[in-house]
Amino acid sequence: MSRNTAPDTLLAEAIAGDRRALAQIITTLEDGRSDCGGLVEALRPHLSGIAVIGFTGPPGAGKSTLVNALIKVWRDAGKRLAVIAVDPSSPVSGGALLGDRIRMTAALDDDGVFVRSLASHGHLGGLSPSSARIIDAFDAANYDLVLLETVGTGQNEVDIAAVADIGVVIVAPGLGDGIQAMKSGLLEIADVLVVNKGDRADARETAQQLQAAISLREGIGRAPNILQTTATTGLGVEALAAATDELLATKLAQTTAAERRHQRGRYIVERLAVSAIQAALEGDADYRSDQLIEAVLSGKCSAKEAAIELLAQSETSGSASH
Ligand SMILES: Nc1nc2c(ncn2[C@@H]2O[C@H](COP(=O)(O)OP(=O)(O)OP(=O)(O)O)[C@@H](O)[C@H]2O)c(=O)[nH]1
Ligand SMILES: [Mg+2]
Repeated sequence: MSRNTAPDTLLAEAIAGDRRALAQIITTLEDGRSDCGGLVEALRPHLSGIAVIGFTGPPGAGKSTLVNALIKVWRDAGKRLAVIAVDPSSPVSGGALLGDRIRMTAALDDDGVFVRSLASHGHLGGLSPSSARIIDAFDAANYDLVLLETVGTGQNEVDIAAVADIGVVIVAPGLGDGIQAMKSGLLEIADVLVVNKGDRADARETAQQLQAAISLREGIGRAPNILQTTATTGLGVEALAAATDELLATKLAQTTAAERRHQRGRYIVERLAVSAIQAALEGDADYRSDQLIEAVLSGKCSAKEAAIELLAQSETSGSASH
């Protein structure tokens, strides 16, 4: 596959099932340039409103194992699935990603499953802003569902909520995970809350604690379903797939494909603005950020003007092109 293949040709190959062409499209989109050599435009006529399910939760809760188990259920139902696993950039998590790859090998021989790891970009961690465009690529290449896995650590939950149509939050039994989930705001983005590792003795207790915590918060938002699974044996996985299917059907009936896509586009812009300004403030010498801060403090310009100036500077430096 040549780097110079015309976008329409490349896309036609991906639509015909050429996985290498699709991989190349995703790599190009990941670069984050404005039109990605015509690729963004080429995708547009082929979009039909793919659905995105986000999976997040504390490290080691069993997200990848559960996603893998769900893949089997949805493949049996005839769905074509794209999996985006966000590669946490910290060295500590490097091993976990390797683990993801190993656990997902079952899917590698199946033409109806495409697994892609994305590096987390930018200064806030979490999803690459280009993930919204990559979702378009999966849509054009006739996948039915995107399963998006990220580790839930603050910013990532916000990302998942912006990009996914529904959010599945996965915790493992034990007070630690449950409390972490409540504190970190994971519950806020959960349409479904899963207590995985149901084979552990304390699973039921954790589910009850979460249920109690949720009922205390009634009125704040709609309460998520709480389900229990054992990803390693498949117990509860079909029920989770059914619950997710139902929620997704409701969401798809309430929103148009254009609205859902717009929401993802909004994420690209918002995320880039925040990370560009943050990058500027983190002290790149080119940005003049110190002078701008002093200018705000001494009343020479408003904070808003300083922020706009920082954005303009980051544009010329090109450091925020992802
Ligand atoms: N006992 C038990 N172990 C499980 C279950 N599900 C997953 N595990 C194990 O928990 C460990 C972590 O599973 P992963 O699927 O990698 O968890 P993860 O949430 O994707 O982890 P990160 O991506 O690193 O955050 C692995 O050793 C799994 O085999 C389960 O239902 N029961
Ligand atoms: Mg994982």
